[in-house]
Amino acid sequence: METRPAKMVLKLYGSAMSFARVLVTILEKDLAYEHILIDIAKGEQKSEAYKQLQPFGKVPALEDDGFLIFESRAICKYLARQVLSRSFCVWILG
Ligand SMILES: N[C@@H](CCC(=O)N[C@@H](CS)C(=O)NCC(=O)O)C(=O)O
Repeated sequence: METRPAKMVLKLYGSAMSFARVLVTILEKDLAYEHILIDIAKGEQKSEAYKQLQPFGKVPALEDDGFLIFESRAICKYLARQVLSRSFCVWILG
């Protein structure tokens, strides 16, 4: 049985002026992440490819191992709960 939690592989979509709140949470939790630039000045958030991830064409959005979430406050809450539950697994399972 795997006793260690899976490493979080986060993909953060957006640009600097759009994801400050989420980035602060990621840095505060010391999580590994990959930034995928979605340049709103170029309208990239309205591309069909991006709207497969975020149907309203807004940034930021986050992908965690195939799980997609948007709305910055919801993303922060999701990250806080993920880190808490994964820390709990390490504590319980060693
Ligand atoms: N309530 C959303 C707001 C999302 C939002 O409006 N993002 C802006 C950038 S800060 C955006 O995508 N603007 C481009 C557009 O509306 O086309 C959140 O907190 O994530």
